[in-house]
This record gives sequence, structure tokens and C-alpha cells, in this order.
Amino acid sequence: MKNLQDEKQRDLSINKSDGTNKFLTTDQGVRINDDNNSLKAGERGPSLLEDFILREKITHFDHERIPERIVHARGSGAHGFFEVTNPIPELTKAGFLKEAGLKTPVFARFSTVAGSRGSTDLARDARGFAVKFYTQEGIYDLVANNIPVFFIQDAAKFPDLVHAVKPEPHNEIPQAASAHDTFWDFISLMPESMHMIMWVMSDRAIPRSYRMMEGFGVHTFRLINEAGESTFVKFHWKPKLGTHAVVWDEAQKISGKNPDFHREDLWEAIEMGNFPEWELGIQIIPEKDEHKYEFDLLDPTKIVPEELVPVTIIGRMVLNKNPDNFFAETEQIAFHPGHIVPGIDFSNDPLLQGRLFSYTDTQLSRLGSPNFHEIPINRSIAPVHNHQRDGHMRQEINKGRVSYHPNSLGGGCPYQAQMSQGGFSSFNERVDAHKVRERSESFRDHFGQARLFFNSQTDIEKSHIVKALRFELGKVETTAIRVRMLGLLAQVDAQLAEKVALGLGAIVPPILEKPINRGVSPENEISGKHEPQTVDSSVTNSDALSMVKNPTNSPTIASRKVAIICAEGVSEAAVMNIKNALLQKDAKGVVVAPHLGAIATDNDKSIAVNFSFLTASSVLFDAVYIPHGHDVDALAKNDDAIEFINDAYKHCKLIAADGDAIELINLMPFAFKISNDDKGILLSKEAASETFAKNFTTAMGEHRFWEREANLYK
Ligand code: HDE
Repeated sequence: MKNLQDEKQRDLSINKSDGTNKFLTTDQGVRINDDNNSLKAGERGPSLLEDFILREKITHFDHERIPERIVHARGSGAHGFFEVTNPIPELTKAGFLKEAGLKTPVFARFSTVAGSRGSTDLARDARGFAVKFYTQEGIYDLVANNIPVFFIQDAAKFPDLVHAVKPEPHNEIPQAASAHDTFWDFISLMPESMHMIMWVMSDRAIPRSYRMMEGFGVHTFRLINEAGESTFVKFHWKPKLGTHAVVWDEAQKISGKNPDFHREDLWEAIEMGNFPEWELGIQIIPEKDEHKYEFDLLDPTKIVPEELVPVTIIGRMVLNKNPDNFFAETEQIAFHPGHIVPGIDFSNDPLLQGRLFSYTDTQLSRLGSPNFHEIPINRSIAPVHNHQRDGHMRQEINKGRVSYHPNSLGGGCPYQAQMSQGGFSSFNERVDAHKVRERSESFRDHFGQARLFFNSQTDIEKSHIVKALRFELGKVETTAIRVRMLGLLAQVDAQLAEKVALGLGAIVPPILEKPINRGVSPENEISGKHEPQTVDSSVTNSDALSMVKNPTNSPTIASRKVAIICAEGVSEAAVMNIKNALLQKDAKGVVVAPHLGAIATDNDKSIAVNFSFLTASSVLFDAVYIPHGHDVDALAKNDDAIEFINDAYKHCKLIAADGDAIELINLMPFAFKISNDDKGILLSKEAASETFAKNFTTAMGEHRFWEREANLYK
């Protein structure tokens, strides 16, 4: 197979345009002489209908908007490539997975789910992680999330879920938030959502960066080899930078200070050459093991614990190019889990099966025509020939009189391909069953893996889940909904429910003998067949589920940002000492000062300021450093400076100071709380010391210093 790394860029280049040194024209190519004045009957007279230039400009503007995605409306994307590192020809005939070193172009789009296009990046929400592979055998889309399970087991409930989480229909409140009555009303009646609820109430739902998220295909898929044999797989993306999050207070403040935080972070990292990278892994489950586990592989509310089936890394993805045009690329890209290539196939997961209908259907209203595959970003780099014709905005000019198959007038072309010629053929699964509207008995466990997830968290992570639930349910106005939720939480973990109840000033209800009527018919209720049960997980603790314990977490600080707080008289040597140490680790120090412009240094030079306390805040940085040489008293009286450093302390970030600046730490409101265990407060009497700089970058590798929050979940 030939390396296609640059093939998609070459393909896109034919649609690119650049107006530099060119004349302004109409859409019809007529050069425009005056773009500032409409054609009027006299200088002060009415505009003339014949002004085709004005009409064209305004008409185009009037129609600029297209419907936003019904979910995942807010997102950012980038180009890159996927490279096979560990080929798996024994498992799949997919060409793009078969040869070591083979590179396939990709476009990845990351998104929040509930918010509108203009909403904040830092909403508490799952994140979309969709990757389009432009393979030689056609488009393959891996449309994943940063959470490995989903709220519901059957696609039939998706519109209800989305209606419940979106802003309430009567007043369109709240935006990009699940903390409201309709969402929790629905969830409290859907016990199958409890595993996903544990994940979205954890810090996974507030990532530090798109570049620091895992991705999961959620459903079980199939790989098909040359012999037509199937193997079940689960897809995993593992970020090179580790999996990291912010804390909720920080997320809320970032939303105010910079709602584009993740978008900007992705953009800047790529512009600076810090190319985001993930490994692609698969969990391989032989067909014979389909019924081996206490959960059903087809149930999208379940994971396959890595302790049962480890993740095998097969390749890596690098994102190395920002889009040229947000609308043309990131907005118009159309993903679909049904875009598969020979060698990959579906499982019967009922959520996946529903998705297979939904994605093309939604593009028809979002992009407006069945020809959305011709939009440059969606165009396959494999040749496309068929008898699909016409429709709105058709681009392709199909020659000849034949637009049907079979035909003799066109010599039978285009030909059907045999399997040996790369023709797609669905996995030959035997299905022999009655048509039923039923949920499988094997989907009945709604609490076992929710408990596994909760039990696998560190105390700090557990306390964040408690706080998140107190926040979310605290925003719910209907008491009965809060109480119902406490009842469900108690079935995950009694202590969890008690802790949440304490924050709500409520009492955990006894576990109901008779389940709540969730709208099922009375016969079903009596049979009890569909009622949730707990099945104990055979794995009781999994490090891979905790971000703090996650074995893939990496100590690298590449692309991290540090605020260097400067005021008049700051030591240039001290500033440069840390800046250079950071640069060596591919991280960045930026100067934050009481005002913009420049700050005079101790050696009568000056240092350029990047942000003032008004334009930045410590939530936008990973650590804070206060260099020697300041007027400490002046900074200590500056409320903005105090809030800046105090927030960094509260959010468990590294705070460092050297020389005289140590004094400032002693004047901070948190000074009396600093314990010897807190390795995140780094002080050095000696200014600009090399050891201090080394200790600083090493300490940053810890990311957060949770000791400050210790004892919270006791
Ligand atoms: Fe989606 N989902 N989804 N979804 N989904 C869409 O398609 C849908 C689900 C995911 O960056 C929509 O083009 C149904 C699971 C991502 O463009 C829509 C069901 C997972 C994206 C749709 C699900 C996802 C979408 C909206 C349940 C993780 C954004 C716009 C049966 C594996 C892709 C669009 C992008 C987008 C339907 C559940 C991931 C309406 C019906 C589970 C990452 O078609």
C-alpha cells in the first residue's frame, strides 16, 4: 500500500483560494469597482433593484448559517495522520491497519455534547472524539467519545436523553449544562445511566485539554480478516500527554475568562509544533469469548475492564495541521459510525445500530443535500464511481447515458468488485430470531460497573464526584427528583449517597422494593423482567479507570503554561532562569503583571508583559512562579495578584517563589495552611538558582498537588 500521508492535503488544495494581490470580484467573476456604496437614484435617493452587486452580497450573507449539529455542536478539529506501528493482518483485512509504517491522513474533531456552537469549552459534559481516516479503500470514521460507556442501552431513548439535557424547552435555560430538572428527572428514571453518570460526574468531564483526553469507541466492533473470520474489538485512544483534568471551580472560572480555552489550546499547540499525539489500542475479544463475561459485549453501558482484556497498541495518530477555514473543514465535516471499510464491521449493540441510521439522516438537514460527500473535507481520496445522481448542489459531472446497474450500454460499468478485489461484504453472521421489542436479560445490570468505577477512584477523585453531584442536584428544584437520585446512588455506593445527601440537606431513601414506574406497561412491571439488578463485577478495582492512578499518565510537561508574576524591579536573571528551564521541556513561561507594556527589571532593563491581571487569571495556567526582586508590599496589596495566587493554591497547582518573593507567599491568605507534605509549594532563598529551576520543572510533572484537598472523602 502506498503512503497517503499528504494525499488529502493535495486533494483539498484544488478547492483552496487566496485573495492576496487579486481583484475583488462578484461571485460571477466580474471585477468590482466600488464595494462601499450601493447604486442609488441620486446621492440621497433610494437604492436601485438593478444593483446586482449589492443584491448578491446581501443574499449570500442572508444565507450564511446552516443548522448546528443537534448534539456535539461545539467543536474544534485538526488534520494529521495515523501510522500503523503494530500491524494486525491476522485480525483484519483493512489495508490501513495491515502494514507497519503506513500513514493514512486523518481529520479529528473534538466536541462538547450538549452546548450550542457558541457555548463554553469547559462545560461539565462528555467530549466527542471523532476521527475521519481517508484510507485507500474509502472513508473510515471512528466516532468516539472521551468516556467509554453511554447513558442508554437502546437508540430509541436517544432523542429523550438529548431533549432532557438540552436547555429546557419553555425558557431555553440553562445553556451547556446538565444541572437542571429535566436532565436529572430523566436520569433518575433511567437506572441504566448510572455507570455513565459516575464518569460524567468525575473530572473526566472537565478535561485540561483535548490533547489530554482518552478516546473510546464505546461499542464493541468487529474486525474481519481475509478468511472472513470475525474478532470483537473495543477501540481506545491513549494520549501521549496523559489524561488530565481541571477542577470544577477552575472550569467555571475558565468559562468566564476564556470560553475558547480548549479550542485555543489545540490551535496553539499545533501552531507551536507541539503536535498532539495518541496511541490507538484495541481490546481483542475472540468470538468464542462472546458470552464469557458477567456483562454483555453488546451493552454500551459496560466496559471490558483492562484487567480482563488488556489494550494492544496498534498505531498512533499525530495532529500536525490546523484547518485553513473553520466552516469549510471543522463545521462541514460529516462523521458517521457507518462509514466503514472492508475489514471492519458492526456488532449488534442496539445503540450502535440506531446510530447507523442517525448520522446520514442528520447530515441531510445540516448540510442540506445527499451530496454532502462531495464537500471537500468529506471527499474520499479513494475513487468514487456509482449511479447516485443529481440532487442539490451536485458537483460531479457524470458522463454518459448510463446511470443504472446492470447495464449493457455502459459495458456493465462501474463494475461490482469481488471480495478479492476489495469489495465490501458484511460479516456473515447467522441470525435466527423472533422480532421482539425487548431488552436482553443480559443487559439488566445497571449498578455493578458504576460501583467498579467509583471504587477504582482515589479519595480525591471520589470527593470530586460527590461535589459534582451536590452541585448538579443542588441546581435541581424538584425535591422528588433529588431524592430519587439519592436512591439510585445508594445502589452504587451507600457512602456516596450519604455524602451527597449531606450537601443537599436531604435523607437517602430506603431502596425501593417495587421499582418506580418508568412508563412501562403494567404487564412488564409485574414480570419484573426489565427491572435493574446489580451483578457484581468480577473485577473490583481498575487503575485504568482513575485519572490519578492511570498507568498511561505521563510526567511530561510539554506545552504546559506557567504564569510568571512580575512587578517593577523584578530580577531578570530569575525570570530567565525559569523561562529557559521551561523551554528546555517544551513548556512556556509567560509574564503576568499589574499592567501591560513592559516592566522595569532590577538591572535597568525591561521585560515585555504578556498579560495583565485584568486579561488573565491563574485558571488559564498550569503553575505560578513569583520571581525575586519585586516590590513585595505592592503586590501583597494588589487584590488581583492575591486572587491569582490564591486560586492557584485552591486548584492544587504548583506555586514557586525565590529570593525576596518568598515573603509574598508568607503574606498569602493560605500561608497558615501550607503543610510540609505539600510538595507543590517550592521556595528557594537563593534567587535564579539552577537547582530551583530543575526542581520546578520536575514538580510540574506532578500536575496537581492533591494533598491540599486530602481528608475530603474520609
Ligand atoms: Fe452521536 N450523534 N449519537 N454518539 N456523536 C451525532 O451526528 C447519535 C453516540 C458522537 O464531531 C450527530 O453529525 C445517536 C455515542 C460524536 O461531527 C447525530 C446516538 C457516541 C459526534 C448523533 C448517539 C457518539 C456525534 C449529531 C445513540 C460515542 C460528533 C451531528 C443511538 C461513541 C461528531 C452529527 C462530529 C454526533 C446521533 C450516541 C459520538 C445526531 C442517535 C454512544 C463524537 O447523528
